[in-house]
Amino acid sequence: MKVLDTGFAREFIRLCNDGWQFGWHESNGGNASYRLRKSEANEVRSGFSAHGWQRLEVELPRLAGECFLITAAGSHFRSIAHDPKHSLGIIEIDRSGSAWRECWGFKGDAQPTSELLAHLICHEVRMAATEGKSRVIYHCHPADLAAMTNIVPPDGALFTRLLWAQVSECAFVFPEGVQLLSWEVPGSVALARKTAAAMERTSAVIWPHHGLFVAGATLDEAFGRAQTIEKAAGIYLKTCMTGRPYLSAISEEDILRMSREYGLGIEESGIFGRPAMRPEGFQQMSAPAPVSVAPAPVEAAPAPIEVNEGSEAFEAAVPIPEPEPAPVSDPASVPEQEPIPSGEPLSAQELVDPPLSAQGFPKLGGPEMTVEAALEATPPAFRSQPQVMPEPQSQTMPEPQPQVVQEPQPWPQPDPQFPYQPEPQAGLEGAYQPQPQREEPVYRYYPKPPRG
Ligand code: 2HA
Ligand code: ZN
Repeated sequence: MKVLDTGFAREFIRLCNDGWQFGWHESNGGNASYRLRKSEANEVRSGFSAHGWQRLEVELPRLAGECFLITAAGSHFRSIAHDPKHSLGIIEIDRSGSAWRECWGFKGDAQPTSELLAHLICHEVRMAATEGKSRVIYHCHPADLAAMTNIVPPDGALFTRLLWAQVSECAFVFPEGVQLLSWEVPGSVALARKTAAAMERTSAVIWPHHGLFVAGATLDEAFGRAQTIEKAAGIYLKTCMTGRPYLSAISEEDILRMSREYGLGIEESGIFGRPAMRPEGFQQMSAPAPVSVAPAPVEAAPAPIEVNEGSEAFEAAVPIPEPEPAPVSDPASVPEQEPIPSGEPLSAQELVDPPLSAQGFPKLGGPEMTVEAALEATPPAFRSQPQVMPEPQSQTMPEPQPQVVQEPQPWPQPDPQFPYQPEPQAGLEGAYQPQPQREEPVYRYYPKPPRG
């Protein structure tokens, strides 16, 4: 059977095309690989041609003898469906798991993705973590997730809890949470190793300011993970962008209820109940910055980041920079503002169900608390502006004004200086019309006649 006639190749190409349609693969960004079942490899093996073996930097014994359909380096996801033989190929791993060779596709001088090593090590790790079920690694560049890495402190546990708190689906789709790495050079051995280490604990690894690396047992599962994470990131960003107080989110208690009900195992994930970082980032995100009339008081200065013990992401975490002191203007001309409460580091619960409640903000959902009451009780510095709709100026409809009917205007007269003066042609009003007398065509704009 021909590779491109198989179900696995068709589904793989569909994933690539869907990722492109979602806007996750600008230029040649992203890559994907699928580990063929033995039966699938046997179906297409007659069409293989053997190339020379190439050494891997690592030994991957679980992958011995496995075949992978994988995107080519530099291939554009936009074009994979149109040109799969150049954009894709199949590679085979040798019997020791320490070398690979091309066996199909990669037409021209194409070769496997620059992230080949990351794919293969992650396949090895995920096979071990899932008793051999994991078959897909998918890397994409979704924008909302990248934006979220710009504004959330570099803590995988915190990142996970923020994503879970956005929509119920997240806890089901990635119950083991996400891991967040520090930035690394794309295609580097260091990035491959860090990603694989993170994949021992999760199927979803975030490369900050770059993209997402997910694993799945099926193409649907891997794509669904990427989509769910990106959707939650988008909801979080949209919430921040409203400038409204962040009044409600799925609480830790509710996530644990879901976990117990459906056996998701979140209780044992270690995501909850860990010491957390101070939420400077949240203060900026969830509320308009208060106008400060004087340099911040000493006790309001950011405390050092508390590093979660044992968290790899934290080794590379950089401290949040001290905010620039606000320009001191004439105190008499600026109204008094309540200072931001400095407080203690937030607890795990307070970080997910975020800081507004932790800083004395009311939470919605109590029997008597309405939205209006919640806003009323919100400290002024954190109220979004404006809180109230302006009163309409007038309750009465304006008197209709008589319509002034414009007299039809004549066509503009052709310019007598200009050598070519064509008659206006029906149907070509507003079109650009070439000037045939000139050697190089010159285009001249004919305005549309005014409509009467
Ligand atoms: O394939 O996305 O990370 C290009 C990339 C590298
Ligand atoms: Zn990438």
